[in-house]
Amino acid sequence: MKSRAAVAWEAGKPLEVTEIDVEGPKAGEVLVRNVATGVCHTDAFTLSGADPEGNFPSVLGHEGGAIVEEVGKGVTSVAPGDHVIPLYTADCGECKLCKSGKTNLCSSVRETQGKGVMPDGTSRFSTNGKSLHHYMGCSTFSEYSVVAGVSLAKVSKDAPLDKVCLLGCGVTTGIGAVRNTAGVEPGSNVAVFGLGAIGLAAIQGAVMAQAGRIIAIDINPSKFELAKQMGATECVNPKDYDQPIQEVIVDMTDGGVDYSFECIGNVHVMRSALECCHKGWGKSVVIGVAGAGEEISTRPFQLVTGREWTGSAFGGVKGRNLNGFVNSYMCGHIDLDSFVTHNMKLEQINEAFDLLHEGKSIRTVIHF
Ligand code: NAD
Ligand code: AHE
Ligand code: ZN
Repeated sequence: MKSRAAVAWEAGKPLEVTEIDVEGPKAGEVLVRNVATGVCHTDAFTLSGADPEGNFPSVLGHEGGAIVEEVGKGVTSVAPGDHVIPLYTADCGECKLCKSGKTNLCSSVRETQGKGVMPDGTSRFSTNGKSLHHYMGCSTFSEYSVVAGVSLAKVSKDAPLDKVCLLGCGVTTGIGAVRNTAGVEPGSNVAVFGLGAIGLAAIQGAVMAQAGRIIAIDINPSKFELAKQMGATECVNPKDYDQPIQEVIVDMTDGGVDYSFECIGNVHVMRSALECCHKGWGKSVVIGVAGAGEEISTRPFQLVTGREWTGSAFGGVKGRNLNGFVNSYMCGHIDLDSFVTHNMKLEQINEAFDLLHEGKSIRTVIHF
């Protein structure tokens, strides 16, 4: 079938909105119609060429809200007409990682996903006979996409797909990192570095966890208003200080915060986020994605003296639990609407990337 899609032909170049060919689903696969998709910083990261798993040409996008069109042989978890959120962290329930009960990372389709192909090693996308890669198992920048059956969360039909698409990545990641990865307790002090969708969602998660002080940090002060609306108790711009930001936070908090979250993808800030944690128990969670070849460093003494450094993918959330987040949105416990700063058509998708780079958007939702 034909589908409108935004194609990433090569790193660092704008996407081309064009018509592509989409093959029907093979066994274990599902054809979905994307109704809406968010544009996440990770899409921009991969398009930049910094992602070691970046494949070109490809159809990017991984924050979608979709409707099932057709299921391939053997798929019983969803049926045509079901509303779904594609998952870049699949949930097969049967692999070693799923069975461990210790992680949300599923290995069932991860290897082929990283190569930009379906589990059988081939692509369902092409244009003029040239094959296009899939992306993160989702490729939500195409009206029609084919995903593995294990990479879909069935969600309530009452939920607006142009809002709950943000639960396909950004908002779930931030809330989940606070709740699942860090386990923030009531009264604890939290620092959030980077106030895009991920950082703002981490603030929302911290409020839900009844954190005490929630310190929001960004070099773009235009982000502070929404951070306060989400529940930040203080906003700090590192550019206002001569000292390293970790020293500023340590001074503000009588020795450091209990939990910190890096929501930028900057390895130097990851170090600051660790080092602003309290001696003996402070825990820092890396959420931001850093480019190929980049590494983190700190004095091992930071760890010897009891700080913990960990990371979080999709907020540690299992895909099969995603409808719980959808229900929380529907009953007003999770705010998604405030994240949607812009709504656009697919044809405008490059503007959405520009706004993200300029720090002028939190999430642009693309409507097909
Ligand atoms: P975004 O671009 O909307 O937000 C990033 C924010 O960081 C911006 O407000 C920017 O001003 C701020 N910033 C930049 N440099 C800074 C610095 N030196 N100090 C303080 N603030 C700084 O991005 P986003 O969509 O919110 O994504 C954030 C990061 O999280 C990206 O790296 C993205 O790839 C990653 N991510 C990870 C996961 C995961 O599961 N681990 C999921 C989604 C996104
Ligand atoms: N492909 C990159 C890593 C990218 C990465 O870390 N992705 C995050 C999700 S970002 C969503 O916006 C993640 O969950 N990773 C776990 C996984 O299994 O991909 C690289 O460095 O190779
Ligand atoms: Zn994302």
